[in-house]
Formats: sequence, C-alpha cells, structure tokens
Amino acid sequence: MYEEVGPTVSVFDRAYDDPVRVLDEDGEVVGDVPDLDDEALVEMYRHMRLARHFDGRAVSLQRQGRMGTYPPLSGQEGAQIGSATALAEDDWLVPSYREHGAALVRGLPLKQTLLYWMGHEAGNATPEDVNVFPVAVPIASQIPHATGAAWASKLRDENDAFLCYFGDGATSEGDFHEGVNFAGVFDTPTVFFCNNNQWAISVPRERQTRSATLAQKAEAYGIDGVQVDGMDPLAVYRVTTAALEKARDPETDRPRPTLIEAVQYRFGAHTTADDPTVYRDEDEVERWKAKDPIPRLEAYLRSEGVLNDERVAEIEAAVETRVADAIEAAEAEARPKPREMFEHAYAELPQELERQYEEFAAFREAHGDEAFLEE
Ligand SMILES: Cc1ncc(C[n+]2csc(CCOP(=O)(O)OP(=O)(O)O)c2C)c(N)n1
Repeated sequence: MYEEVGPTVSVFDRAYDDPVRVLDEDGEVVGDVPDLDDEALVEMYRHMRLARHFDGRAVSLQRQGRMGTYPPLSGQEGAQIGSATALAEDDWLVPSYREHGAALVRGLPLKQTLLYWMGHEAGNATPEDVNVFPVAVPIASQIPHATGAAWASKLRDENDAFLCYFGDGATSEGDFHEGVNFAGVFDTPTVFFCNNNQWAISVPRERQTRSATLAQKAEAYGIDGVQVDGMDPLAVYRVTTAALEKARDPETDRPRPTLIEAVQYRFGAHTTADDPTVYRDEDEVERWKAKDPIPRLEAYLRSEGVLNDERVAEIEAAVETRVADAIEAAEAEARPKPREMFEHAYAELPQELERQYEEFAAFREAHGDEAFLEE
C-alpha cells in the first residue's frame, strides 16, 4: 500500500477480512489500546450512554405521536462515538441520517436533532461553529459532497479532513463509486466510513454485493481499505485517527483518502416506519447484542479503575437530565407551518412547486384546517 503515509500505516497493513480490534466482547484487551487519557475515555463512555438514552426516548416520542419518522442508532454507538471522537476541531463530519451520536460529539445540540425529526425546517440550520453537514437522506448522495468539499479544502491549503458516513447499502450506489474514485485520483482529504450494520432496510449484506468485504472495494480506487470491529469503540477510534492523520498529512503534503468498513449491527428497526421482525430472526439480534459496545467499554474502564458504580450512576443521571431538557426545549417551539415544506430550497419557488403548494392549500382548505388557514 502507500509507504509514505507515516507511522500509523500499520493499522492498514492487514487482510481486508481481519478487523482491527482492541477490546473483546467482555471488554478484555486484545489489541493496541489508543493513547487516550482517563477523562477522554470517560467522555467517550458518556457520549455513548447519552446517544443510547436519547435514542430510546426518541423512539418513544415517535410512538406517542410527538415526533415524525426517526432512524434509531442503538448498537451503532461504538462506531459513531469512536470515530467522531477522533476528529480534530476544524475537521468536518458529513453524516447520513443516523449519525445523531456522532453529531453530538461534534457539538450539535440534541434539540437540533429533535427539531429535524419533528419536522421543523430549523432542524436543518446547523449552528455556524459546528462543522457538521446537513442530514442526507438520498442514499450515498453525501459521498461526492464529502469528496468535493475535501478537495476544495485541499486547494485552499486548509489542512482539514472530512469524515463521511454511509451504510453498506450505499456502496451499491453510483454516488459511492464516483465519490471514492474521484477522491483516489485527486488525493482528497476524505475518510469514507461505511457503517456495515448488516442490513439495508430488509436487504441483507450478502444480497448487497458479491465482494467478500466492503473494505476491499478500496483496492479498485487505489486507496487503503480497512475493516474494524465497529462495536469496539477503541478500535474504531484507533483506525479513524490513523485515517484522519493520513488525510491531513502536512508532512508529505499528500493527503490520502481511506475506506473504513465498521462491522456492526443495528439493534432496532431501520426507522420507526419499519418492522424488522418480518425479515430477521430474534436469534441473530441476540447474537449481536452480546457484542454491545457500551457494556464492553464500561467493563474495560471498570477494570482499569476509571469507572465505578458511583461514577456510572452520576453519568446516568446527567444523561437523563440532558435528554429531558432537550425534549422540553424542542417541544416548546411552535409547531412548524405546513408552508415551510415548500420554502428554503429555492430563493423563488419554481412553477411546479408553486402548483403543488396551491393544490396542497386547496386540500387543507377543503378540510377546514384552521391552523393552516391562520398563516
Ligand atoms: C437514492 C435513494 N434510494 C432509496 C432510498 C430509500 N432508502 C432509505 S434507507 C435505504 C437503505 C439504506 O441502507 P444502508 O445504506 O445500508 O444504510 P443504513 O440505513 O442501514 O445505515 C433505502 C433504500 C433513499 N433514501 N435514497
């Protein structure tokens, strides 16, 4: 592979089907522990607990009719928090629609994520100082965006890296090929992070591609590809840190992109509009739940004397308060006006959207929708 990329190259110098691991399923050390101090490790654990609790509450809100469709992340906290923790302050995070955990590490307020899934256009307005791209629902569309933005950043000598997330299903899209190929040719500072959670809604990983691994797709683009145990947050941190360093690489002035395949599982439904019991067995879910990234990191931190019952209880209480406060703040916002659906994408509404709006307005009026008529 690429010899000039510096001391972290060893993490990429392995078979594509040999995932990098640091902790086993019981939290025992089986690989090189990354150089993180105790506070940073606790912060990682805190973020994972926060993401998990937020997720459970968000699903409940949707079930109670207090939120629209929501894509749960449980099971994927190790991949999200481990990778986002590796970002430097000025780096950029380019999410799909499930990266609520990664985004909170970057400082996106939980209220913002709630507003988005509650249907407020304001949920799309990322604060100026938060380097997170908007949610991308069209599968893989964010991949060429991440390549293009990274290329622009390189041309401006900004030395920032772009971490782009997508699922296993996204690797079958043309946008994946175009984005990663371009990155390889133009040496853009992009890290392509594939959350292989085994399912693209109801399509299993085996039906997605004949490739034995997704990591090996990197070979075709002339870049490094590496598999990591995506439910091992320390392994994910280690691999992403190495890839980001290689993406910035001011030493050689030659950034190189990387494709990371984080092998993991989504414990819940694809979204709250999906019922996974019709396409996957409970046994499979239970097998993966034994690899849960949260107890795994907790067991390690307890064995190192970094966490104890008291500290865990404190974190639990703080997490619950933070999520409750965010829900209260989001629900205090006035409900979005239906007209907002048609705004923001264009400075002036194109004729076709104007026609759709008129039709929609007539429908609402015919049904005596008072709230709508108040506008
Ligand atoms: C271009 C496009 N085609 C189809 C869809 C409908 N769709 C939404 S999610 C999804 C599956 C995505 O699976 P994957 O890429 O593995 O991501 P995951 O949600 O599992 O993280 C599909 C087909 C879409 N959003 N965009």
